[in-house]
Amino acid sequence: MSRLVVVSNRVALPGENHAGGLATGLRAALKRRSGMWFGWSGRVVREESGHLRKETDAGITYVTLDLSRQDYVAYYNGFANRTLWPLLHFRLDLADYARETRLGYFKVNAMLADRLAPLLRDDDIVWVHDYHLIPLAALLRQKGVGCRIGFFLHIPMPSSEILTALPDHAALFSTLYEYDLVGLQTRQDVERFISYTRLLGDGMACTDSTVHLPNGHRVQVGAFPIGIDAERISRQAADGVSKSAVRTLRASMAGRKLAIGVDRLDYSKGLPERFESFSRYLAHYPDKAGRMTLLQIAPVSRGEVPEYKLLRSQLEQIAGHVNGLHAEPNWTPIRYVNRSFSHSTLTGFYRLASVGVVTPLRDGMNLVAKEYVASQDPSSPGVLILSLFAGAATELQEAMLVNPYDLDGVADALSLAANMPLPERRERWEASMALIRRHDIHYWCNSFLDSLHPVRPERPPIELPAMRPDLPACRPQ
Ligand code: ADQ
Repeated sequence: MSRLVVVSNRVALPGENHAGGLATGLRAALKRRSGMWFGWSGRVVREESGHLRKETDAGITYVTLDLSRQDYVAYYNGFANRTLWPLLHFRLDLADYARETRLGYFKVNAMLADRLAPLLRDDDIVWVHDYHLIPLAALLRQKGVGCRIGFFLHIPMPSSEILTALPDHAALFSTLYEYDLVGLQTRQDVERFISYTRLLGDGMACTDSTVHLPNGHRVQVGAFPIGIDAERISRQAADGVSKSAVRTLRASMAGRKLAIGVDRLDYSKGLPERFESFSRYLAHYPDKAGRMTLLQIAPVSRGEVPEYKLLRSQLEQIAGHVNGLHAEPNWTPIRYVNRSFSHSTLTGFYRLASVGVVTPLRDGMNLVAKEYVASQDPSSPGVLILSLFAGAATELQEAMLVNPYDLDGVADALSLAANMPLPERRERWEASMALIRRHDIHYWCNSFLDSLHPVRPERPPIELPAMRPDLPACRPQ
């Protein structure tokens, strides 16, 4: 069996708490194939980037490197998180079009390719993850790496109009054609990518799932909706209810219902809209006010990025306003908590909650939606309210699907979910849970790797157009 090499921006090192499922699934696949996990250590150092550190644990080799402050600012905080993240989440208004950061992004990708290439063997399978590393295959091919390389994008693939808003977009997105397989979360993501290629791919022919390049090379494109470790989460949730944090939460509810939201503090997650919707629910259903509390857990993420600082203060203001408007001396409508919890505590919280509120404005998949469902007590499951704009909505059709911008619609859904009769709750839950069990994290890993066939044994690298710092904001095509 070929060796598996996973490359991701951040490596989940042994001993770190990455119980979310992705690390579990990847580690299982790496273990089966005596694999290697390569990427950034998460450390920012004063020296130059790139010094390799190697450790082995449970049959997996971890090779990591640190980043200099300058590289971290340009590559990670800059181009990845301030340009690509908003752009791929359909937020042209929030994208930063600075030229320097994209050069930093290419520089770090080139450095990663430089360090990784000598570690690779011809029969390896390389699996590259996410938007931080789009050009990596092209840079590896330039160094003569000919093995199978697949790419999975965890976040949405937007329409071609949005992709073309990136200055010199082809220089970046055409590097995707150097992979053998490009995996996306949903069929809609695949269709949008194929349509970008049809419109702007310069001589490329496309079928539903294959891009044919003029040099005879082919790239497979497919939808691989990511799953969770469903069995483990169900067990964890059942055990989690006896944890002291979960018991304390239950006691503090004093018989009221709990609605829960758990998200990184990120503008894609629709948190201001969620708070406003909850406020409308309280206003529109005054007879129910005081009978349900919203617990929003939102640990700060990317705290150095200005848009995230702004969101944080905006949310504090809205939560304060809603609570000021509706609170009673013995009841606070929104409990807003900016910290992380262990995964087992979180799943215990999910199990206590009658309603799971997952209302991102855009999301590649959204694992919290699946974790909420998997954590429920089968004899009396809670109800999931899910945004139409989360990838998970393409699978979890039995959830209450809402448009997160439609505040009145979400308010009505909160009321319906909180009062849904048990037979309907069970029917919806059983359908969702069956799918979550069937398409779990291991199924996701295996189906991606099984689809990663070598397209051609030998292939000349395509000419990589340089990212030019002097281009106008939007180059006409
Ligand atoms: P994220 O944007 O991070 O992931 P999500 O899919 O919800 O979003 O995953 C978040 C993970 O972090 C979940 O496993 C959750 O349990 C955990 N988590 C969140 N808040 C936490 C807290 N306070 N304490 C502890 N754990 C917490 C990106 C894409 C998604 C895509 C995933 C996987 O944006 O669309 O689903 O990758 O592909």
